[in-house]
Amino acid sequence: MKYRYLSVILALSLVLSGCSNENTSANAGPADTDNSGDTTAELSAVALATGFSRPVFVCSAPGDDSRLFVVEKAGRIMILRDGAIQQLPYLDITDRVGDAGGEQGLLGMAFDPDYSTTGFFYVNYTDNAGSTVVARFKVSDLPDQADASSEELVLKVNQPFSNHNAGMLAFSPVDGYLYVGLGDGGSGGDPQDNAQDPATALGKMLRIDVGQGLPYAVPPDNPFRGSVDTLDEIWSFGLRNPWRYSFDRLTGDLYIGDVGQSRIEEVDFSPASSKGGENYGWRLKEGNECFNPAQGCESGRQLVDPIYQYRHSDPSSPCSITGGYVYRGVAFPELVGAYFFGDFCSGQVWSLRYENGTVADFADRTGELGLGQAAVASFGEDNSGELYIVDFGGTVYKVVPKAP
Ligand SMILES: [Ca+2]
Repeated sequence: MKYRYLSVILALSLVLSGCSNENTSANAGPADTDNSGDTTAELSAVALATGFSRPVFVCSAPGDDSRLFVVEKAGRIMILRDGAIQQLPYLDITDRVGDAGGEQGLLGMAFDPDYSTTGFFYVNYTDNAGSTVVARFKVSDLPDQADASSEELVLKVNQPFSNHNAGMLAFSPVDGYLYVGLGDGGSGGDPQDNAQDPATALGKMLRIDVGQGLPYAVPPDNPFRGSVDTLDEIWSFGLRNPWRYSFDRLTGDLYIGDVGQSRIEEVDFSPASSKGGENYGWRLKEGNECFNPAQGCESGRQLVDPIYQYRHSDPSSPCSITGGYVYRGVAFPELVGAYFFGDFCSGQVWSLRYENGTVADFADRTGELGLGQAAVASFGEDNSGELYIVDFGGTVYKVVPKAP
């Protein structure tokens, strides 16, 4: 039911993390060795601007620290500069975005890592037929205005139900490929068993190469490339609704916030060294518990359990995870390497470290951030690795040190 009600709300709220995966470290390296206690950092959230219409994502363009780009669900990308929302949208594609459903709309974007020279960026939206569309656009001669007529289709996936459209797009800082997460097609309980079906893109993480011409190429080392029964584009399996996921910009590790059904929200993980092919379990499992079938769900399969999960039965009534980012900024040296994430329904924000296969330094950041009743639709990061939080109610916050 969460998917039916809350997820509708969530879907509205869910979509991205940093859209410019600016590469601070061209090669995957060892995890940051900072290991000082996280709990001493004092965070607060300052509202940069309010008045956005159902914002679902924020990011910066590679090499450009003067602007933030805020994605609005109805189909606009707005520019935030010096605390002011610019009057003209960077992009307005409300004519082709279908956003009637709570989880439908313009849901995510990612700048081409070479945006400063190519002017390309990618968006993920549901069209007027409810299908998921990933498309490329180009900036116009005016830097604050994209060319809405420049759309080139990258891929389209039919959606059997209106919910669970995921919406995130992210380039890996290690391999440079575009990762496209897709939900299981919607309804509840994955009635079509899509997430475990190797013949559909639904419920998968896709990995495609958009750098060699459109629509895309399949990377030569995709794990199922050439397989008879599995789509070449599939990188990993068994996702329910990976609304927000991100790469650690330093290490290239992948963190996926996968929205659960009725009981459990989860953070899934794969290291930068992964060759792909992970099966994260849905609908066989919800979190680390059998879902369908209720018993013996793992027989004969190798499933990858979440690195962290939490339950809807928590007193704060969380119900939809919003994946965030591994912090790589400079404002909080103690928190470098910590992964931030939150919950759309409860407004909670947490951080943890995942090192050597173990979660450490888990901390509830909700109180110190003081976001009140914020609906945490997304996190975002800028070129410096500083962290942002998007409240679906219309405000974009920056996480800053607490004033003394
Ligand atoms: Ca799972």
